[in-house]
This record gives sequence, structure tokens and C-alpha cells, in this order.
Amino acid sequence: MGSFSRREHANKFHTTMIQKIENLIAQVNQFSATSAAEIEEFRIRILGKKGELNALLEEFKTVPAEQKRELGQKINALKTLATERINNLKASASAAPSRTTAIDDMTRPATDESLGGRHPVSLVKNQICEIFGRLGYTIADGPEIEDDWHVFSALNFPPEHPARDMQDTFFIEKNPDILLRTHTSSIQTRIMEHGQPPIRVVCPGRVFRNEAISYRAHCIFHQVEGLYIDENVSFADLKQALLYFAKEMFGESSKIRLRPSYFPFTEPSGEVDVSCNLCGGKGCAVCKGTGWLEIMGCGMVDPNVLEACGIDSKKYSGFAFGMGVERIAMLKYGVKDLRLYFENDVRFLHQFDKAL
Ligand code: 2U9
Repeated sequence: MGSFSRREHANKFHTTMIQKIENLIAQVNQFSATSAAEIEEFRIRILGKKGELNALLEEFKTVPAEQKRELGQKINALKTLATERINNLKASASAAPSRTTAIDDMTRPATDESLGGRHPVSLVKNQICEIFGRLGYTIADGPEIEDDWHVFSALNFPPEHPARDMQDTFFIEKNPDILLRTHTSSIQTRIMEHGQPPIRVVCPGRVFRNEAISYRAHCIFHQVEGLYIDENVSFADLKQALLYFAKEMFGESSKIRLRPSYFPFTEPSGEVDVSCNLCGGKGCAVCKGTGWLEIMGCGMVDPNVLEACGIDSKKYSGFAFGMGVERIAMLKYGVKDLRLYFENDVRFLHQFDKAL
């Protein structure tokens, strides 16, 4: 054999081995399996004693010296790639539950699935709605994204009222104003626009205010508001409904008191306090020595609001009230930091699983 044919032979040898290695690299890259048995079978075929890699290493012994470096590197790369791929597939196969085992053995006990529980804000919101449900109130819902009319104008807020300020309200669009509702009163506005008394409704929902978050304030919270409109509805009716609510929510011995207040949508308006059920009204750290806890606001619906929503204020009167659900839940359960309701730490939430 002359020197030319020796080189030709060596080149041919080189090309065939490179093709074999590249072919095996492609096979490794394409290989995918989820069962441990399939992965092991592939490992034996590639990396096993009588596998493809060892066959290549046998062949490598006969490779001419000048080609050993290049081919050696390629074989090493193949070995690393195959080992890593197989190890990764094995790891994900053992992490995933084995379908065959579950299907094969139908008598195995079911895995213990935790169902979770209701969030304390939902529990208290539902309880508030149930209490008013017993007084004949129905539940109504409405959009979180609202317009200026339903949140402010129809409710007797003057054009320059600070609640409309960007500092207080989240605007989606200006002129015409589209915004996130700052109270659920907009639901009552819509109900009054679309129907005539008697109206007796509670409106639970999420509200949004542009406020810094602290232990006592959050930019998102929940309210339940109520509205009762009929002929001859009086302030005495309002007081009686709220006393019933306080007794059902905080205990039969609870008392209420009303202090004068101001809201654009009610006249007269009041703040409602419930007697502190921790100290029985004597005064303690929770009620700050006063014996009373503020739970909500209320008032007789302003005739301007009735008229704006198409209800004859000479024929009908009504009362309204509104409360923050987080606040009621804090007072009921002695929670000191409002932020706990939004962090969703299960160590906090689990304490309420069986609370109601
Ligand atoms: C219509 C007419 C009147 C709803 C009312 C309050 C008083 C009130 C606050 C309590 C704590 C909001 O969550 S809070 O910050 N609410 O004090 N809300 S009367 O009055 C209405 C609602 C709708 C048509």
C-alpha cells in the first residue's frame, strides 16, 4: 500500500467514526422516556459494558495517532452528554408519581388531599350576609370597575369632593372617569336605578382605595353595605336592625350606641359602636379603655340620592349602613394586623378553618 492509499484509508476511517459518534449524539438528544425501565434499557445500550460507547473505545485503539485527539474529544463529549441526559431523565421519572403503580393497585389507600378552608374574610362576609338574610335582605353584586356616576355623583358627592382625588381613588381613565370602586355603594345605586321599592339588599364586595398599607389600612379591602327603602322607614328601624346584627355577630349581651357623623349619601348619619365583648364594657386594652368598639357607619338615605336614582323621596324613605369586613373579623377574632389577611400564610389561615 503506497502512502496515498494509507492516508485515504485513514480519512475514510475518521469519517465513519465521526458519523457514528454524531449519530449517537443525535439519538441521545432525541431520547425521551418517563418509565425507569425504558431509561435503564437505553443506558445499557449506550453506556453499558457491551454498549455503543465501549464499542467506540475499542475502535478508538486502532485510530491513527494524528486523529486520536479529535476523536477522543468527541467520544468524551458523547459520554458526558449521555450520562447527564440519562441522570436527568431518571431524576424526573422518580419525582413524578408512577402511573403504573397507581393503576395496577386499586386497593392502595388514597393520598391525603388537603381541601383547605375558607378565608376568614369570606367566613365573616358570609356570616354578615346570613344575619341580614334572616331579616329578609337579599344579596346583590356589581362591577369592581365603575364610572364616576355610580360611585360618586349619584351618591351626592359634590364635584370638588376629595374622595375623587387621585390620592384617594385609583383611576383607570380620566374624562370620562372610569375607576375602581371605593365602596360597594355603587351596587345600591344600580339597584335603585333599575327597580322600585321595597328594596332590602346587602352588597358584599372588594373595594379599592389609594392608601399606604399599614396594620390598620390596605389599598384593597372588603365591605358589606346594606340598603332598606320602603314607605315609612325610620331611624328606629335602622337602630333595631343594627342591634339585631350586633347581637348575632358579637353575642346576645352586646349593646350598640350611635354617635353623630357625616357622609354625603346619608342624612342624618352615624357611627355605630358595639359594647366590647372582651371586658363587658368596663374598658380594656382592646377598646382602649372606652368599653366600645366602632363597627360601622350608617344613616338615613339622603333624599337627593333617592331622586338621583329615580325614586320618589316624598313617598319613600330608607336607611343604609356600611362596614369593613376585615375590621369586623379583626374585632371578632382579636387580629391585630390587617396585613395578615392578605399574606395568606397558612399558619394564620388554618386557625379559622373550623371557626364558623
Ligand atoms: C346608597 C345610599 C347610602 C352606605 C353607608 C356607611 C354609612 C359607612 C364605611 C364603613 C367603614 C365604609 O368600610 S368603611 O370604610 N361606610 O360608614 N356606608 S352609610 O350608604 C349608602 C349606600 C348606598 C345608595
